[in-house]
Amino acid sequence: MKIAVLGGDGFVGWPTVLHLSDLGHEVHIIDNLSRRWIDTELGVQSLTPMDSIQERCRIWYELTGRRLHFHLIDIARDYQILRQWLADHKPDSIIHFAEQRAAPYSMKSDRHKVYTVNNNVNATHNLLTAMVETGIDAHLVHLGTMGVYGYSSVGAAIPEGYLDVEIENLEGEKKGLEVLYPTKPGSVYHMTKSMDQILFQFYAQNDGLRITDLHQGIVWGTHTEQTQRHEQLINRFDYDGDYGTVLNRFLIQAAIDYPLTVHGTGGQTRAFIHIKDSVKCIELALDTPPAAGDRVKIYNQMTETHRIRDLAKLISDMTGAKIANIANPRKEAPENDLIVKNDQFLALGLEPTTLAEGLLDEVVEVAKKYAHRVDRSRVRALSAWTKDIANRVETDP
Ligand code: NAD
Ligand code: USQ
Repeated sequence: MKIAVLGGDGFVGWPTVLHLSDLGHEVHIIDNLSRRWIDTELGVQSLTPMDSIQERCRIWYELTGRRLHFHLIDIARDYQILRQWLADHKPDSIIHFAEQRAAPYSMKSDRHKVYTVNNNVNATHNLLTAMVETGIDAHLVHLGTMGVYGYSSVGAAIPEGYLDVEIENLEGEKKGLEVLYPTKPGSVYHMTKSMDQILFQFYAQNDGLRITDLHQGIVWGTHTEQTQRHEQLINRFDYDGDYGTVLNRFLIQAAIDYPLTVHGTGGQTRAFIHIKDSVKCIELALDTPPAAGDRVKIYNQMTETHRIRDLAKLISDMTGAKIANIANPRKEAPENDLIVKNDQFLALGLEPTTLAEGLLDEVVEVAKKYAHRVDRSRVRALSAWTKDIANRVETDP
């Protein structure tokens, strides 16, 4: 297949590009490199030393003889260029990673909120309308998030996208209705992903676009089989307070002898998936597209759920790191349960990498190896969800 990977320079995008190229597909990376600019804005860098996208592509070609094609396009701002690119290249599949994906970054200031909404909503809508306008028959696979649902539990499993409800009509008869599972986003970033869902629903129903939306949990880990083939193919690893996700942050905190920053009591339960499984799930989703006219196909792309304080304890027991319960900069439930259905990927043959298998490798191979590159002053998460919380976070010792 000819596959366009939008956001192919990012943390999940890059290993996906290599995996698909390794399978023999013709892969085109479209990226505006905004993530690299945001590193510059924040004064941080990936824990792992990342080469330019052009250099990464060159190394892959030298190793495998397979070409990766890079196109510098801002899909949120350069609508005409995106449309022309799709008309010229007519990809069979499009994978859409190209959004601002950090919840803390999206809550830093009004400017960051505006940027995140403009970037993410325009990126998705531009892509959908360009697909209709050019008439290409590509399968669109989007990376969504488990976080669109919020984390208030009623003790029932979160289904894969849809919920059957019963409502009473004016005649008093009970009628069945299938609805998108209700969203309750907990950040501006998660809100944009909830908006994406409505855009997908509209374009699938109105124009027959074939769309798969992967509601992914928190991705942890760094390496995949392909990124390990050469030092210069290494994946990015974010550890800072805005982009670092919780488990990867705990790993690097343990490696630099920094107390594990548990927000509040750490009673938050979240869904997780290893980067290798994330890449595999995308391959499985590409292989099983919906038909034109089908509803959007939604998968829960996660393999395990864990409570944050249990993760901290696990890493502390493994490494001897101290745990610090700090004032939570976010507005979120202090404790929640989370049960998630992920039957579809298991049925397609996914064999999950568990924390128990992968964690020690990450500590030794990545966190300890690159610990010298960490700027300790950028580890603390300071982006507060409200002005009231900001006062509390700043006064926290
Ligand atoms: P990332 O920030 O590392 O990568 C996103 C890439 O998209 C970057 O290379 C960036 O430059 C590019 N991009 C952003 N806006 C663009 C635009 N307007 N035009 C062109 N390129 C643009 O993020 P990631 O961690 O790789 O996540 C990829 C996707 O998966 C995101 O949509 C995210 O919401 C979703 N996701 C990630 C996680 C996770 O834990 N990392 C979990 C669930 C879902
Ligand atoms: N947390 C801590 N300590 C930290 C960092 C985070 O206790 O040092 C807590 C947070 O308060 C939160 C939980 O850990 O309760 C998860 O935070 P996170 O930063 O790991 O994840 P999140 O902000 O939800 O976002 C990440 C990705 C995002 C993706 C989402 C999947 O950045 O792109 O959509 O995970 S999900 O969480 O399922 O929505």
